[in-house]
Amino acid sequence: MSAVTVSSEVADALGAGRPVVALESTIISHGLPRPRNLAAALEFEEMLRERGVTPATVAVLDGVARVGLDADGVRRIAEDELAKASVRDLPILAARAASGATTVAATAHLAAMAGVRVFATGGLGGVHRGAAQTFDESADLSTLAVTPITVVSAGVKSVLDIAATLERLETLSVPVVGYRTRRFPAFWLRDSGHELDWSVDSADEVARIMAARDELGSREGIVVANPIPIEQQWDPAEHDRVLATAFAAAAQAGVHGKAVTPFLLGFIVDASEGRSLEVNLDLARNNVRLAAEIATAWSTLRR
Ligand code: PSU
Ligand code: MN
Repeated sequence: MSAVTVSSEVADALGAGRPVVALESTIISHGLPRPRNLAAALEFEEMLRERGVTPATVAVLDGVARVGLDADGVRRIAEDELAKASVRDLPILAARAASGATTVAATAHLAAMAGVRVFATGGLGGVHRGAAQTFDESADLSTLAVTPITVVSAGVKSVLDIAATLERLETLSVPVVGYRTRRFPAFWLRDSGHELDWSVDSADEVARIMAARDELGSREGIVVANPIPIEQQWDPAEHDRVLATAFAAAAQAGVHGKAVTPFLLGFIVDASEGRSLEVNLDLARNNVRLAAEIATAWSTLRR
């Protein structure tokens, strides 16, 4: 059996030049609690379909990397105990006929291979705090440096070292544009305090940047930083308080490596009594909507 399969729905849309948006599965398997995660996975797909965009949710199921899932596949990424799979895990899962939920890196890699050019997620992985000692930097960054896809995210979580993450994106030559803002967002919060060089005003402008990227022979993807609307953001004071307890708990529990992000996310949802979860869902929906507009503008431009 082939190691990669593109669903017929996604293949048809791509073949006809219709808009397609990739969605990741780690956010569903490891980033959101059950049973809200299944509802979210279905809602994101439905939001795209309503806008005339074909969803391409990505996951590895029984050794096959799938770009575009059927209903049972979506159920499995929400309900099964799946490994968290980054790019380096893909060949191992394939050879063992195992399953995994794909991170931003693995989703970007597989979706781009299939020809999908736009991807909506919640937050990107990045440079962890203390990375100067631990070297803990998400493969999301190095993968975006070599993967032709435009990722719409609400920036990176304040659990990461945001300044260092932006420096790494600069070094890796990944363009970062704020959507109607010059401030890089911090996931649950609109503003991380970090300035961006560029702001774009419309989905059309992003599509034109993508076209120019191709003409210029760039290898890199593009990061579109889309802040959550101010009225939906998390209360900054509560955010700061909950984060401080989350870091203390992670240190106490001794978690490290790829377990750190899921641990912090789970802890923060509990400690905020679900408030962070509502904000997380709102920002993800906001990203899905913008990604749909960008994919539509891209498909129009290509005609
Ligand atoms: N950030 C979030 N929610 C998530 C993740 C990141 O706000 O669910 C997930 C994404 O799948 C991302 C991955 O690609 O965590 C990064 O993990 P790591 O730092 O281990 O590369
Ligand atoms: Mn890591």
